[in-house]
Amino acid sequence: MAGRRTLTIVKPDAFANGKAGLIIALLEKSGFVIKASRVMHLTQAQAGEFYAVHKERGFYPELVEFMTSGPCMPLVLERDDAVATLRTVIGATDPAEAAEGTVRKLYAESKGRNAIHASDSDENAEREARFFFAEADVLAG
Ligand code: YYY
Ligand code: MG
Repeated sequence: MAGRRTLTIVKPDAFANGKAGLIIALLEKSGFVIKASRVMHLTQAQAGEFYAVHKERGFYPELVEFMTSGPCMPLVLERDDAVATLRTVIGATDPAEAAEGTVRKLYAESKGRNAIHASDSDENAEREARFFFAEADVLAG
C-alpha cells in the first residue's frame, strides 16, 4: 500500500516572490496535514547532497546555486497516497507544461525556479524526511 507521508520543500523563488504561504494553503486545501516544518537557508554542501542524484546533469550547478540563494521550507506532509497525490498537486517540472491549478502552474517562474520539490517514491520520501528532520521532530499519528 502506498505510504501516507511525503517530503516537500517550498523553494527559494517562492519565498522571494512572497508565495510561500499561498503554496502551503494550497497543500492544505489538497488534504495534506503538516507533520513537520522548518525554515532554513541551505548550505552548498546540503543542497549538493540533497540533489546528489542529479550530480552528473548539466543543470546541477545551477540547481545547487538556486537552492542556496535564499530561504526554503522543508515540510513532512501526510494524507492517503501522499507521494503520488503531491506529485499531481505540484504539476510538471516545467511550469509551461504543468496542468492548470497546480502549484507550479500557479507559482513557478521557470523549469529551474519552480517553487516546490516533492519526493518521487515512498523510499525517497522517508530518506528525504530524514535529511531534514530527526524522528522526534515529526509529529506522530
Ligand atoms: O522532481 P522534479 O523537481 O519535478 O524534477 P527533477 O527531474 O527531479 O529535477 C530536480 C530539479 O532540478 C527540478 O525541480 C528543477 C531542476 N531541473 C532543471 O533545472 N532543469 C532540468 N532540465 C531538469 C531539472
Ligand atoms: Mg525529482
